[in-house]
Amino acid sequence: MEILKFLVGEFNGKKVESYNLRNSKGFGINALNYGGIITDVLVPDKDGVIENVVMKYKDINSYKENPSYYGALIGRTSGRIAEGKVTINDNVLELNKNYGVNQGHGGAIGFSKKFLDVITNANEEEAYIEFNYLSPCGEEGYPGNLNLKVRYTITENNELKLSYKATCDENTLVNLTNHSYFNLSGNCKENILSHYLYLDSDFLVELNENEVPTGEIIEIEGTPFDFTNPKTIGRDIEEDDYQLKIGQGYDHCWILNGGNDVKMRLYHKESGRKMDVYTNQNSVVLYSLNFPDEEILECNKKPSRRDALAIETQSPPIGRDNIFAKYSFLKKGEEYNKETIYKFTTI
Ligand code: FUC
Repeated sequence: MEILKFLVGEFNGKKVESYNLRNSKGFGINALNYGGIITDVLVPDKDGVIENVVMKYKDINSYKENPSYYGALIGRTSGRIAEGKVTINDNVLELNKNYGVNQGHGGAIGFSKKFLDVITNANEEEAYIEFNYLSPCGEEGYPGNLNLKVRYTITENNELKLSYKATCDENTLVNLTNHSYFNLSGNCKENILSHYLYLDSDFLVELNENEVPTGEIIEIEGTPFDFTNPKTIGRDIEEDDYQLKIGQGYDHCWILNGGNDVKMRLYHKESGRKMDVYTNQNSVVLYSLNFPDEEILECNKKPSRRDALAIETQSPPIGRDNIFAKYSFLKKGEEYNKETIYKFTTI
């Protein structure tokens, strides 16, 4: 295993460094000390050709604002909190609003825009980069000093493990995820509509017209959101469905079925790349890049709708009226501990 560090830029006078982790087969990731951003996940296809399977900006400076959160660590919470209001210990918190009238993805300066302390380690079996950060009491309106420890690990079996740990000196809210957008064709050669998806989920979190969870859970058997039998992402994405119209595609939270089996499988027949996802999170947000930004990609084009699929394993977003706040609640002194594993093979 090998870890190399490169100076790749400077944001607000602070050095942006890229940590490049590789196993003996050339599989690996590149990740930044800024926002825990994963810029590259390098995966072989059926012919052994190694290409990047996540969306990547061409200019490192595009990651400073990162309008689509490419590859970023999201926190303290993920998704929308209606009007930025949530109640803890009978106190109504007024969190910073950055998604219109709501809070989204941890606020205006969430973890995706923080410089994180980094340690790395490599041996014959694995290599990891670990991000540590102390989120001070009151940051983006959240109570308590939160100690964060996030680790990205690669293995000789072409696995990427994302593990998240956090403790706080007060009752607070934590719901972390990574916001990488996957496209297994490699270097964004084509969009994701011909990718096949399997998802072990029978229920969907209903969204209102502002994409905020209402608290209702929808049975999805036989609907465009049903991926319990593998189908292409493009098969039903344009169906006449109220929830699809709200997101202008997939931008929803699926409740995952329990157990330790594979929760999700994404594969691309032409390249032969397959990605199995395992997680102890109880839900996943899938976002089919319905609102692409204007930043130039590594492949020298602007992103288009459906160019990639963001896979955000997490608890359900808190939504309105504290509807799912209990799943993000972290009691003082207890440990938040979640892990998601992406295992890459070929079909
Ligand atoms: C909002 C979210 C999506 C995604 C995008 C960057 O549209 O609803 O899930 O995180 O922002």
